[in-house]
Amino acid sequence: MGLRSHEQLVVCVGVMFLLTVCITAFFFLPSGGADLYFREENSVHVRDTFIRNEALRKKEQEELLKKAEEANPVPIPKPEIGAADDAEGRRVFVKQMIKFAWDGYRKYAWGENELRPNSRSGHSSSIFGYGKTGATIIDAIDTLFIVGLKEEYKEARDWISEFNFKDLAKGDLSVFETNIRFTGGLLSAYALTGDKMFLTKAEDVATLLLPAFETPSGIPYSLIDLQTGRVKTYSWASGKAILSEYGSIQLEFDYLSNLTGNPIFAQKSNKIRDVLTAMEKPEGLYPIYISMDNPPRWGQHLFSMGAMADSWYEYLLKQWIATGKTDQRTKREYEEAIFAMEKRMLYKSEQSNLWYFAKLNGNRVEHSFEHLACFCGGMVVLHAMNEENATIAQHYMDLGKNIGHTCHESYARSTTGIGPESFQFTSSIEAKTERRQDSYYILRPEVVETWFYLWRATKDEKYRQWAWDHVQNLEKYAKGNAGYSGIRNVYDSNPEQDDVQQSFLFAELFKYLYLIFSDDDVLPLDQWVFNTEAHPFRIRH
Ligand code: DMJ
Repeated sequence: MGLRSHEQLVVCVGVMFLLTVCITAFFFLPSGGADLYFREENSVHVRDTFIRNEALRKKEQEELLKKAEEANPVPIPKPEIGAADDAEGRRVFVKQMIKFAWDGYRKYAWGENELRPNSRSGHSSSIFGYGKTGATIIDAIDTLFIVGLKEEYKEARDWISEFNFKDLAKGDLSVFETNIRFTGGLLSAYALTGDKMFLTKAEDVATLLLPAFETPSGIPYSLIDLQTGRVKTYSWASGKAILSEYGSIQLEFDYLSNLTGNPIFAQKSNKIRDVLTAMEKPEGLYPIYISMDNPPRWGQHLFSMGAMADSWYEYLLKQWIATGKTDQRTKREYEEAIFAMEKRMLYKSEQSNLWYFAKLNGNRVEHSFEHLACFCGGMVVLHAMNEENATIAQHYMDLGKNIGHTCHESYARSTTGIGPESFQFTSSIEAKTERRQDSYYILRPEVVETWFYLWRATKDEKYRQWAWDHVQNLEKYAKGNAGYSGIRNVYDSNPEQDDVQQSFLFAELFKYLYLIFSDDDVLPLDQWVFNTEAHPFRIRH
């Protein structure tokens, strides 16, 4: 049915009036509030609450930052200092690298898991599923705070305060990676700032992972889909769980229970520990694979200090330290494990006398050492720093120095001065690789991590120099258009970049580089312990 002309006029004027009111109202909204305003029914009420909360939150945040600055002994350096010829200048340089990498992420990939610095777009690896869960923001926030990038910290904090993992996560997530990066990152942000919001978020994330622990033995599944609740192991792992993954839950879960008073997390991680304590270990060693039955059975006898094993050993040591050295069972199990590995897997190369842990497949020895395994130099040095028995301490200090040296050789013997993913010891090569598939570098931190502990323990300037060399090589080979990238071949003088800025660049590599050029009272090692993603937790005394 058609409208008469005067009716059409009335409708037209009405529509125009409504439009004018809406547009005017839009301009009066607080910035960032528009979304919320239009989404809610009682818009006026919501808008007022929003403004109030916003003001309150800003005030709380200012207070927290002020407190952090007072408590934080790091002088906030002036970004314009260019001359990087002393520790302070180098620290500032690292801070500028962090800012550059962060700005790229912020501009081109905000809310995505990672940045493709050359394509200038988002990136996500399979460990995060296929949702956009802002892994870089959560992995980076403690580093932003520590180095005093205040605006960047505030922005990250704002994003996290709205973060709802359950809604954002899609597909199969790695339980281990979610724990060390998300739960760990949020816990450290809380430990550093005292801001309760981070603790609540850490508990939310960890709670979402709990269904993965519902197995006969309590050893968790590797993957979880939060939308469907489906849990599973990796298709290539024949239904088995992986040592580094189920063995690297303890620091976060125990700390979380301790901070929240909710015992469920510690119960889950203690159960895993109890199961492992009860198991017979072949020659004292821990195989990489384990079944999930009750009681579980070991899989193939594969042993390594690197991938799929590494942080299990790290967490034994650090759990002892995190509990103020009260957890003696953990200390004993750590010592027994490392002793067994020294006996069966520690080698010195023939020509250059380089120390490394080989891999074992049954009785077959593979003379290969991974970039990942280089973390163990730092681990044994940390043990030495905490050990009362002077002979044992000296022994592990020497081992740590030797591993630190070997890993440096893997860097020094490449064309770029950056070490490969894995290197071999044969009659013709030492600390190098001839395998194309092992020649890449993805911004991994483990070598610098070991130099950081060695610097703290020895004050030998060479560790700072090695770290500085790495900074310069990163600038030369890994700097992309809008951030830093991995490189495909460390033996290529003009290496192709892989176009991925890993989230652990912020959590680990940048943090260790910054700390190596800082004074020891920035995160002193008698008060802080780092999780395997380099997120600092407070030691309980
Ligand atoms: C990090 O996510 C953690 O250090 C983990 O334990 C293994 N490796 C990566 C970085 O190389």
